[in-house]
Amino acid sequence: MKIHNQDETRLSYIRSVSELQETAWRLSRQILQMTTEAGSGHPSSSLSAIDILTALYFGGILRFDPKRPHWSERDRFILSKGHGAPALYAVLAEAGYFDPDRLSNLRNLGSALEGHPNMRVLPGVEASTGSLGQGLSIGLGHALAARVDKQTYRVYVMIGDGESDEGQIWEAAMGAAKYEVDNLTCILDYNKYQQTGAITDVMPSLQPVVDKWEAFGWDVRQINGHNMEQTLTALQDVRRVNRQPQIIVAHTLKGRGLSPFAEDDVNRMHGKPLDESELEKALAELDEQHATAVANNVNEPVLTAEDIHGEI
Ligand SMILES: Cc1ncc(C[n+]2csc(CCOP(=O)(O)OP(=O)(O)O)c2C)c(N)n1
Repeated sequence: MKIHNQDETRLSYIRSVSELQETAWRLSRQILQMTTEAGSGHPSSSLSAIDILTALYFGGILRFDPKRPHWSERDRFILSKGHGAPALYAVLAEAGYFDPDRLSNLRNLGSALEGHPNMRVLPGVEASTGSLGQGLSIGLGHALAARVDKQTYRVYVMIGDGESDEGQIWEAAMGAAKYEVDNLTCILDYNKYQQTGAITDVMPSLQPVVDKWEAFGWDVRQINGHNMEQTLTALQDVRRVNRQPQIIVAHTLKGRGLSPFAEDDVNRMHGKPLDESELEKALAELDEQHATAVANNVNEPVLTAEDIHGEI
């Protein structure tokens, strides 16, 4: 469902939780299919983020108008972990920025659907990302610009846990806290894996991540990033925080619990699309996940204690 808010200029989508789950399931299928078809890309990194992006774009949170991608009052979303581009492209196509048929052009030579988002060629992309660590600083710039321009838009930035190894993330964290930037929300896609392994091996000192962000002066809350109700509630609640930037630490699964990704326990198949038989298996599991969710009225997949490292 598409709705216009009262003043007819503030367009956003408001879908029910079950509609959002259905949307996330469809977009997850597209992520798997487009990356297999392209023969490259990052499906597991995209799948960990897709429920959150679905809530953001279609749960009545983000204010945007696909017909006016440069509308000055729009909210901004920046995918700082730019390699998760297939998730962003699926959401932008669903939102009406371009024809979903174009998803099959992912990573083709000359296609606007590049391996990493390019704001110069694809409407709806707010920042060209892919070189990790930069998106939060760009988002902070937008958030401060809103203050200068006396605009009410909000800025949302998604970062990765491996990406949090970048020092620039923490420079932005300090700057946002110093300037009490309360129209900036960061979402950490906390899937516990990065390119070459688990964060507990590659950079264990990221933890305890919640304490770190609190120490940097941010409002911090944790969610299961595959649970639509929790995600929506967090995205609604952060809007009420004053004089503090906010971060939502979203516990997620790299590959969204689908077995072809989990079978590679070193990095959950970072940057590797599924082959045809793995794709078939993953799609069947995804359909099963969704059917279970519909039948039991619960969100799937459910996270285990191991998945959240006892941090909730
Ligand atoms: C500055 C920079 N260094 C290295 C890379 C290569 N790289 C691409 S993805 C990735 C891992 C990112 O891990 P994480 O942020 O946890 O993302 P996810 O696990 O969700 O894929 C790395 C190191 C990069 N894109 N940019």
